[in-house]
Amino acid sequence: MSSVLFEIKDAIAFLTLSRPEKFNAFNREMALLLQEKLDACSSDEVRCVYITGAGKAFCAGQDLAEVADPNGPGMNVILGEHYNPIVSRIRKLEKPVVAAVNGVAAGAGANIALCCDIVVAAQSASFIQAFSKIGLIPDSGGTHTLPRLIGWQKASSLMMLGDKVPATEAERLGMLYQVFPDESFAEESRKIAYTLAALPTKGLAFTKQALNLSFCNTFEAQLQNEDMLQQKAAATADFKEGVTAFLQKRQPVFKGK
Ligand code: LHQ
Repeated sequence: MSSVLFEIKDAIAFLTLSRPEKFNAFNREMALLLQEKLDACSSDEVRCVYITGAGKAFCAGQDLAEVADPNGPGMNVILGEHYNPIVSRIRKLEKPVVAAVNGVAAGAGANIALCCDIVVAAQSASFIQAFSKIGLIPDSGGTHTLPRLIGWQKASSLMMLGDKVPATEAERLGMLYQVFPDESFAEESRKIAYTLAALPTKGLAFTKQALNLSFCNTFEAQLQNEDMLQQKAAATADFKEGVTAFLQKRQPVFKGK
C-alpha cells in the first residue's frame, strides 16, 4: 500500500497521506513520494490540489521511530531533503492547494497544512506545534507562516508551549479558512476543491505568486508586482471569457488557459 495515495479526477489531484497506523507520520519514503506526487500536479490536467490524511489523523509530523533509528536518514538531511522541498513545492505550484485537515496535524504535519493556499478543518481536528516538546524548533516554514497568520505573540506562545489548538480556535485565530462538522467535512472540503478547479487557474496562480512576493516586499514594490502579474492575467483566455460572459449576462466557462 502506497504511503501517498494519488488520483486525478475532474481536474483535481487528490493526495492522501496514508500511514494511518502511525497517524500519517512522515518517513523518508513518504516524504520523497509526496514530492514526486506534487511534481505530477504541475500537469495541465490538474487545476486544483487537495491534500488530506487517511484514517483519524491528518499528519503527526516526522515519524519519531525513524529519527531514533541509527539506520534512518539522519538529522542532517531531514529538512533539506524532506520537508523544505515539500513546502517549497506547495508554495511554488501554480495551482491552488487545499489542505483538508481531517484530524490532528502536529509538527511538520501542521506546518505543511498551514502553508497551503486554503486550509479547512474538521471540527474534531487540531493543530500542535509539537516541536518544543522534543527539543526541536518549528520547521517546514512554520516560523515564517504562523506569525504572519496569527501574529508574532500568539505564534511564539503556541510554538514554545506546544498547546493543542482545536480547529474552532484555529479558525478564530486566523490560522485557517473554515471548519466543517465531521459528518460533512469530506463533502464540504471537496466542494471547495471543485469550485477552485472551475475558476481561472492561471489567474489563481498569479494571485498566489503575488501573495508569495508580498511576504518580503515593500508596498511600492508590491504595486509593481501587481502591475506585472495583472498584465499576465489579462493576457489569458479565461480573462477574455470572464469579461465576455459578464457582458453577455451568462455564466463563464473557464478552461484554465
Ligand atoms: C507516531 C507519531 C509520530 C511515529 C503518532 N511518529 N508514530 C524535523 C526535523 C527532524 C526530526 C524530527 O522532526 C522534524 C519535524 C517534526 O515533525 S518534529 C514533530 C514530530 N511529531 C511529534 O512530536 C508528534 C508526536 N505525536 C503526538 O504527540 C501524538 O501522537 C499526537 C498528538 C499526534 C496524537 O495523539 P493521540 O491522539 O493521543 O494518539 P497516539 O499518541 O496514541 O498516536 C496514535 C498512534 O500513532 C500511536 O501508535 P500506537 O502503535 O502506539 O497505537 C503513535 O505511536 C503513532 N504516532 N505520532 N510522530
